[in-house]
Formats: sequence, C-alpha cells, structure tokens
Amino acid sequence: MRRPVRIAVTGAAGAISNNLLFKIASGEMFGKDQPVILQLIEMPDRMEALRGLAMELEDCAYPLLHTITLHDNVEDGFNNIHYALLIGARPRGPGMERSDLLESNAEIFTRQGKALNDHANRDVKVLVVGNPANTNALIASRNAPKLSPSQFTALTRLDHNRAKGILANHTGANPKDISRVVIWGNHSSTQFPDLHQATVLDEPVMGQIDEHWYREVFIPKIQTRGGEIIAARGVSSAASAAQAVVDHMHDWMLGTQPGEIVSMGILSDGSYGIEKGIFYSFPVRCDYGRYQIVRGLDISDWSREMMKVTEAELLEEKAAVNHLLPPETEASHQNLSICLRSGVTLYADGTGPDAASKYLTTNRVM
Ligand code: NAX
Repeated sequence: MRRPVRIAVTGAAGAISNNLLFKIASGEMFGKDQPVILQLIEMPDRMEALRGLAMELEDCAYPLLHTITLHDNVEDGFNNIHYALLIGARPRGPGMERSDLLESNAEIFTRQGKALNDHANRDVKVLVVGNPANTNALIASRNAPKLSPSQFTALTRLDHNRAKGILANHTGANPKDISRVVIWGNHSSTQFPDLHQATVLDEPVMGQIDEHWYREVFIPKIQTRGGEIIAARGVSSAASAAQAVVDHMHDWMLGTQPGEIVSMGILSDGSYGIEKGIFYSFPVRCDYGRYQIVRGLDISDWSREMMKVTEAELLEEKAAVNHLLPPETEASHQNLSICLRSGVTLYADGTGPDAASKYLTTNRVM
C-alpha cells in the first residue's frame, strides 16, 4: 500500500464538494491503491455543515480514507498538502459588476496563493475551480513565488466533457469513442470548443457533422451550458463539475490515454501565439504528473479568431486585477518555458525531438 497523500479542498461544504469528496475517498481520483488524507476548509459559519459532511464520509467506511481534518482557515488547511482543490469562491451577488467579482475573488486567491507558498508541500499541484477560475489561478500562482507557475491549473475539463457528451448525443457515438476535443481559452462564454482535430472512432468529426450545426448550435451550446443548467435546476452544475475535477486530477497524475488530448487551463508560454502570462485552456497530454501542450495542431484563420476573442477576455480580466499582482512574480510568469514544464515537446502526431526517450516510469515518491 502506498503512503497517503494530503488533499486540501476549499469550499468543502459546498455543492461541488458534496459530490466530489465521496469520489475522492472511494479512489476514483487517484486510484484504488492510493490512500488519502482530506484537509477540508470552509468559512467559519459553515463549519457545522462541514462537520456533518465529514460524519457522512466516515460512515461510508472507505478503506482508502486515512484521515479527515477540518479547518476554518487556509493557513492550517494547506499544511503539507500534495494537492489543492480550490473550489470555494465569492459568488456574483445582485448588482455586482464583473470587476467587483474579480476584486473580491482576488483577495481570496491572493491569501490562498500565499498560504500555498508558505505551508504546502513544495511539489503541490493546484486546481482552481472557483470562478473566474482562470484569473483566480493566475492570482494564486502570482502570489506563490516559491512554487513554479506550472503547479497551478484551472478547470476547463467540465467544458471539455460537455463537448464530448453533447457530440456523442448528436452523432450517436459512445463518448469513449470520441477523442481530441479541445477547449481553448477562458472558462466562460468566450471559450472556443474546437472540434477540428476531434475524431469519432478515429474518423475526423468534421466530416460527420454539419458545419452550420457546429458553428451555430454546438459552440454556443457549450459556451452557455452552465447558464442553461442554472436556468433548469435553479442551482449551478455540481455533480458534473465534481466529475470534471476527478478527471482533471486523475489524468494529470495518472496520465492521459495514448493519443488522447485533454483541456487544462494553464499558464500560457506563448504557444499558438497566445500571449504569455495568462491562464489559458490548451490541449495537453499528461504523464506522471507532468503535462505538455500538444503542439502542431492545424489552426484555421477562423479558429485563430475564436482563440483571440477568448484571449482578449483573459487579458481584460488580468488588466482588471493587475494592480493586485505582485510585480516580483511577473518575470517568472512571462518566461515559463515548455522545457521547465515538461522536459519534452510533443507534436500532434506523437513525435517530437525527444520522442525516443522514455519518461520516468517509477512510482512517484510522496
Ligand atoms: P457553493 O456555493 O455550493 O459552495 C461554495 C462553498 O465555498 C460555500 O460553502 C462557501 O462557504 C465556501 N467558500 C467561499 N469562500 C471560501 C473561502 N475563501 N474559503 C473556503 N471556503 C469558501 O458553490 P459550488 O456550486 O460548490 O461552486 C463553487 C465554485 O465553482 C463557484 O465559484 C462556481 O462558480 C465554480 N464553478 C466552476 C466551474 C468550472 O468549470 N471551473 C464549474 C462549476 C462551478 O460553476
């Protein structure tokens, strides 16, 4: 049996977490041989609800659930963690402007970035879920000078999974037979769900769907799916978001399927002409806790325009919080090279300068 890993979850008594924690404790995220310690963090007034949730987790008698600890502050909650799932965020209230939302979350994620820097394991891997997820990830990362920006990611896997699920429904295929879907950009309605390299049973998707349906129905549907769910349910996506968190972390640590691409919000290194220094969703492959941007995908002029629209929104978000970003981490966020993040550059067909070299194949030592 492996040594347990420490996983911190913020917003732990919230709706996403209510669905997520049971999946983590049952081994769905990191495998059936990986014990977990859950360090659950909530606002002080939600601690009683959190205690109830912890009792339920205990009552499931999960063999892999080593310990649960409850915290009303991130400084304690992040102590020695290997993983941080940052779900809690300030929701948009009535009459609140977008810039107010960005600012109030900036406070939360500044504190969390600092707490990760000071209290987490040096190798901590961070997933930001709380919205605006991409810019919150940037704020946390910029406030953690001792950590590499490559340790921070933002969730766009829900959008990725939505694209697969809705395409499966449209084509009659099983989602498992759909590959190489890509979400570019922001987790917002400007995101670009790209099917140009997607396949169904190894055949290009674009040859099997109507271009008009793709542009006029599919893309807006993915972009506004979150709102559609709120309108129908009265509350936002929770179970599907929890599944996306599991998939994101699972693939990051245990690897993507051979030939598969997944979407992750990560610090742009300038790939595909996207401005450096923002957290942008790219096509990636993962292996043993590393991820590489899949390079060399064909981008048409139309796609490039779509990618630029969502890039522009992220640059605007960054500009709105720029005065809150510490200047001393500017350089590290402008100069993240692919090498630092991955060691190798992979191309769309799986080859690359280092294609012959083997990855590290030992189990990760915690
Ligand atoms: P809930 O309102 O059900 O739960 C949020 C919980 O976070 C609350 O219990 C609250 O007390 C807690 N919280 C707030 N600030 C905190 C802080 N500073 N420290 C610790 N806990 C804190 O929301 P839920 O439905 O769980 O959604 C959580 C976040 O995920 C929201 O920001 C939401 O917009 C975002 N989402 C992001 C998605 C993505 O794909 N990136 C998809 C799903 C979701 O919309």
